[in-house]
Amino acid sequence: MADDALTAGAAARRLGVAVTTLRTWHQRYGLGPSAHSPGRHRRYTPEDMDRLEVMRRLTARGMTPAEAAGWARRAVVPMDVAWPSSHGRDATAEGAAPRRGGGRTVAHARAGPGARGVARAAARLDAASVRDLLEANVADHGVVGAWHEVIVPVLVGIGERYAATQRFIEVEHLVSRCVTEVLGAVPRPSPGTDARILLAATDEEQHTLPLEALAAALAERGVPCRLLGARVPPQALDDAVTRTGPTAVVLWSQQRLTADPGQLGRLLDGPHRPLLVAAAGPGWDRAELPDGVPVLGSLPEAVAAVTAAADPARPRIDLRWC
Ligand code: B12
Repeated sequence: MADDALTAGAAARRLGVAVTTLRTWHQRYGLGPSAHSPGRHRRYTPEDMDRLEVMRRLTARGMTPAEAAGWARRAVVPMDVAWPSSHGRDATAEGAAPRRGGGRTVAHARAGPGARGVARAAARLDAASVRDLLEANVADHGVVGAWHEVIVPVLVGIGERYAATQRFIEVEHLVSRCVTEVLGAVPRPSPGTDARILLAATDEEQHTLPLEALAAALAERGVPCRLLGARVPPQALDDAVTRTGPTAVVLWSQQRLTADPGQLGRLLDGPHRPLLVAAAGPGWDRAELPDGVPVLGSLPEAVAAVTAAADPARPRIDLRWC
């Protein structure tokens, strides 16, 4: 039996529900413990806990237990049958015998249950479940929490899987689309609010999810921004700055190839120099950045820096350490 299998009491404590609730979910909806060794009570495996976590979250959000149980059962399949086989056959297909060992999963090794649930749904190309799980995560933990705990581990896992196999691009596209939809659905500040922050990806840069996370995290805090998205040519960025007069501009580059420090330099030298012109993303080489351009290294750091620059009346943070 897996060492990490839990007794009913321990499972209930971890989930924050009563043991009798667990018993009801087991008897009525089949969400019971699956690990068993002779002479001992059945125990809840990490996969059982993933299902129960989905059940807990959805019932807490007002879904009926029967409906939530349907999602919980669909959202999670055992870790070692989650990923399509290298021959293109989906090992999760009905009737396929579960393979032990050598499990294929897309989530990062350090990923928690939330990320593993999303990764499994993604591996099945089950967009509805990916969206639902992401939405629940954002509702429960906020954009920053969901980004770090769930979205980043899943994206990193996808990147590693792609690097190793040059395959599963369809999973990458599906997850990216779902992340975009869920982050885009976070309510924005009212239309009248003046947006003083401009977010853009560099020319030819197609990676935008971290900027989308930043826009959603700012929105949660009531801070509006303009997100120009992918592949913004230098002239278009200059024009946007001239036309909207932002106090903060964040330019994202995921790849070395797309990181052109000249695009930052133009903003500093232009007639409408923003208070903060920041570089963000692993593509930038700090040594090549123009003076006065900080690198924002994480989502919370970016939220703090642009929020301060958007409202000069607020105490400024010292960006020299960035
Ligand atoms: C999703 C994805 C895509 C999607 C993007 C969709 C979208 N709307 O953004 C699509 C399918 C479009 C795509 C395309 C490509 N991709 Co891609 N993609 C990814 C993937 C899986 C996630 C990208 C992401 O959002 N990362 C964000 C987080 C998860 O990662 P990170 O930036 O490293 O995070 C660090 C910091 O940035 C910081 N941080 C994290 N979040 C935030 C947020 C903010 C606001 C800040 C300031 C900081 C910050 O903390 C982290 C720890 O240091 C990565 C894998 C990966 N590990 O990133 C590959 C990856 C980036 N892609 C890669 C490649 C090669 C490509 C393509 C060239 C593929 C191709 N042959 O066409 C094209 C790019 C074309 C182009 N011209 O841009 C490579 C890049 C290799 C390299 N070093 O340059 C990667 C690493 C995959 C791999 N392992 O090979 N991709």
